[in-house]
Amino acid sequence: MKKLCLILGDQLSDQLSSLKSLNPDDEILMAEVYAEASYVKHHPQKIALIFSAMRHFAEQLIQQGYTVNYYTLDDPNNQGDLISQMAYLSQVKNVNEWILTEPGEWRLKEIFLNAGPSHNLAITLLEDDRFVVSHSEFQDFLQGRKQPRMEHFYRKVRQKTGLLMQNGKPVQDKWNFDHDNRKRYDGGTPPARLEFNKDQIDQDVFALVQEKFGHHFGSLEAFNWPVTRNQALRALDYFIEHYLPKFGDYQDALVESEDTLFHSLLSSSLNIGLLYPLEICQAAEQAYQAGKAPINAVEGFIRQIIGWREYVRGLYWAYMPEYGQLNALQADHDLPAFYWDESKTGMRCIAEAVRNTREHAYAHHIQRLMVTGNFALLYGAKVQEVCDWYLAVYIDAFEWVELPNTLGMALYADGGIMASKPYCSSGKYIHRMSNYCKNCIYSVQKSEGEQACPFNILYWDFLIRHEAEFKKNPRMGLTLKHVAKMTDDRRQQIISDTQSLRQRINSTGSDVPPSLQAKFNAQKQAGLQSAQQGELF
Ligand code: FAD
Ligand code: DLZ
Ligand code: SF4
Repeated sequence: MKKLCLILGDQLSDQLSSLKSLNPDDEILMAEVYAEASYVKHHPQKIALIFSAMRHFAEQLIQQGYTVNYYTLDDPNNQGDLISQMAYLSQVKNVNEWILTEPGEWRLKEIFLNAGPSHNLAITLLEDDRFVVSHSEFQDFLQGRKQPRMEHFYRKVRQKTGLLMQNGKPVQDKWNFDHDNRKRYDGGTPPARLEFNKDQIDQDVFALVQEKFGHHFGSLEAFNWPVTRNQALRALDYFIEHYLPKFGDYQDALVESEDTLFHSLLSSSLNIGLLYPLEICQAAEQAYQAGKAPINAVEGFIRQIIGWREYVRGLYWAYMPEYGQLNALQADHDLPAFYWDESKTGMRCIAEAVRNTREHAYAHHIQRLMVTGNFALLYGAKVQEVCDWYLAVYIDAFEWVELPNTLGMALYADGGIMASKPYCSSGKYIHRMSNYCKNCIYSVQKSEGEQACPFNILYWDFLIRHEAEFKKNPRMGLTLKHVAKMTDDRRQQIISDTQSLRQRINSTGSDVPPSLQAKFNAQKQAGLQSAQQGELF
């Protein structure tokens, strides 16, 4: 019997399980729909990436002989959401058998499961086998473990894949080279980003996205992401040759105006299906075997993909839907306005992360975790608002990977499922790993008063507020000793500085105190001038 097959915007893979199951007379549906483009206000570059990659993929499928029913966003027969589009095509084709590779988000999976009965669609969901670890393998891993940890999972996946293994042992007799990967960056400019040509499909999509979604946070101007498998393969080659050798050393570094450093920029290609995780890891392993990249870089990189990426996906499906509602630290403050407008903050580190995000729909891991994530954690920003922000603003953001990283890793809102202790730090960490503090209006050396780095103030306030809960966690013992030793006066000062900071942010949207306003204006002016002269500041 003839079937219809819906391919989603993050399922653009020639080896997709649904595609492989099709017979010659089955037909494909692909649709650009408002519902998916606006359930959060995605960055325009993310919408452009998905629409352009969908159109290119549909072209490729047609060339391969498939029948593709493609609905652009402005097609007069576009029904606005996926289920309505499926119901519409079912009627046109007089077919109600549907086959789909399971979606990456709980929200959408629920919609498909409910739509069967409500819209008279017979939907079969196939497992998404583009991941290294299946749902049932992850369940097996969880069995009998009170506190699952990524490192244990990662070792199992190394054994399963044979990556960086020799005679059943990890190469160089060590599983993890992370302690070599924490260098501050003191070098020159990293190699320039690879540029991708834009074709007519891209131009059409940019015009459409600018018209319909130009009001969303973020600029389309600097769009430079792979939209086809060929482009993604070029990006992979370029990374292996130019960035991988130093990926490990500078993985945690933060550098003013260096938006991507030695990171791979492959997450969007992986997450929409243009690349497969194993082929990327094998390319990195080959570079190691050929002596072109050191072990700390290659192991660190492979760990991100077969370790963290697979692990967060496993946790997402194991703990949803309850996971999305967790708020273990009772965070209840509005997300500050400067997450949407960096010109409102005097904190150089935050301004840089938000600028990168606005211009490129990108920030590297440490910007996401230790700058914007750390601030949201210390400030106690509402979990839902923070998660929506991360889901909206990044080119690679899909809930299965975004949620555990934000809610679990950055905000500790799952109470320790994802991380064994909160990733909280004062300004010291940012100062050690970056060159931001020298251009900041605040002083990273100060912990009291209006000139003090807000991370320092909020860090101690955070520990005071959660002292009782954190006492139960042995890994927090050393940190809490400092809190226990605090005088009452010092505690009062921290609480009062935090209140003043919150009041300013709530009333003006900005953290900048009146006493630093002149310095802030002068810095903005200097930044504007150097930007006009084409200098980096
Ligand atoms: P690289 O630094 O080059 O890393 C290589 C690859 O490893 C990445 O492409 C990615 O596929 C994988 N990877 C690395 N770290 C992680 C991780 N923690 N979880 C899953 N995969 C990882 N990643 C997303 O793909 N989508 C998201 O929505 C997302 N949201 C995040 C939110 C927060 C708060 C944090 C702290 C991290 C988030 N990450 C997310 C993980 C990570 O920051 C990005 O994968 C990475 O910055 C993408 O850039 P890159 O391709 O240059 O990565
Ligand atoms: C993210 C996204 C966007 C912006 N637009 C579409 C779309 O128009 N059509 C589509 O099929 N998929 C889109 N997607 C991807 C889906 O939201 C994605 O499949 C889910 O987020 C599940 O991972
Ligand atoms: Fe960020 Fe504090 Fe350094 Fe300023 S002083 S850049 S706020 S860490």
